Amino acid sequence: MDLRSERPRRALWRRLVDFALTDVNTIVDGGLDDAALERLEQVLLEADFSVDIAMELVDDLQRAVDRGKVKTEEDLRDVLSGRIRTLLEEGGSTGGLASALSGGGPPAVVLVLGVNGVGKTTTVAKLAHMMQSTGDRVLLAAADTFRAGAQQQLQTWADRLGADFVGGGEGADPASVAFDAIEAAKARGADCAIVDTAGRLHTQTDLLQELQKIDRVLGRQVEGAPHERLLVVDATSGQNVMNQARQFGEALELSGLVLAKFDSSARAGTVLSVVRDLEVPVRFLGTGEAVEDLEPFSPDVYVEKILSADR
Ligand SMILES: Nc1nc2c(ncn2[C@@H]2O[C@H](COP(=O)(O)OP(=O)(O)O)[C@@H](O)[C@H]2O)c(=O)[nH]1
Ligand SMILES: [Mg+2]
Repeated sequence: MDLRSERPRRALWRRLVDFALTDVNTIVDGGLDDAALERLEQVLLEADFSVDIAMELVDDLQRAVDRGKVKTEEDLRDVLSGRIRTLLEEGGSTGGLASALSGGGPPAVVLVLGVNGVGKTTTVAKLAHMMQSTGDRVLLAAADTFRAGAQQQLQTWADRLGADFVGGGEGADPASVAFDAIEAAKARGADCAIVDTAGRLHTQTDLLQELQKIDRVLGRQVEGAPHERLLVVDATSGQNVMNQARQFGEALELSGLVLAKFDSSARAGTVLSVVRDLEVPVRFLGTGEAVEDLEPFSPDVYVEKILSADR
């Protein structure tokens, strides 16, 4: 049965309980049997946990069961959440922006990357809003000159937020837009420049090369820039997240992930693979379409969200 197509947004915890523990007495009667553990593993796979990680989680559970430590649903949740939290903590996933980005001196530069439609431009606006709320002056740079409408979309956000804006018109050279933006940020005394980029060009190679060029330009203008290279991924796109993180990560050294559209997905597992196998920490969760809908990532909160009974 394909649980995903049946109930794509169904909470992971409910699926674990309903599908894996079909017999309400499974736990009370002295532990999970092999069949229940197999069903648990299946549900984890359906939620995009990798085979390796799903097996580890189930092995953990098996050991806890053997020691008589899993008597209730709560026990089950504790074992799973403890292990998931450990995996995330080992991956160094703590939320927020690098502390180096706090005020004074030349502008901090944040480069926002990702394929089309994942939520980059929205994330740029959310980050700007977050920084403004601590008093920072923020400039938004529209280095997505490929897609019609991309400039206007970011400009609209800038106007709404009262942030500075530098764009270049459709077809302009994105690296020159980035250059102009940093010059403007310096001239106006902005604390931070956030650079939005294209998610698609004629080919993926073109795109990655262009992003590398933007990155080099930023590095020449401000020491250590970009101070953050955030890859935005769409929480609903499952295993593709892994491919995207790998591809972008080969082109540029990513400082973290933003998991957008977390509000519309119960497929929580991929993040663990990215954190563990690619060693890219998760920094933020996007939890809606409004500027306020950005949460610094924390393993505790993440585990709480994915294993909560009512999500
Ligand atoms: N529900 C939800 N929608 C989001 C989130 N982030 C972005 N979106 C929506 O996703 C769509 C694409 O976003 P956009 O920022 O234009 O993506 P881009 O192509 O990567 O720049 C828009 O309709 C956004 O409102 C989020 O965290 N949750
Ligand atoms: Mg965009």
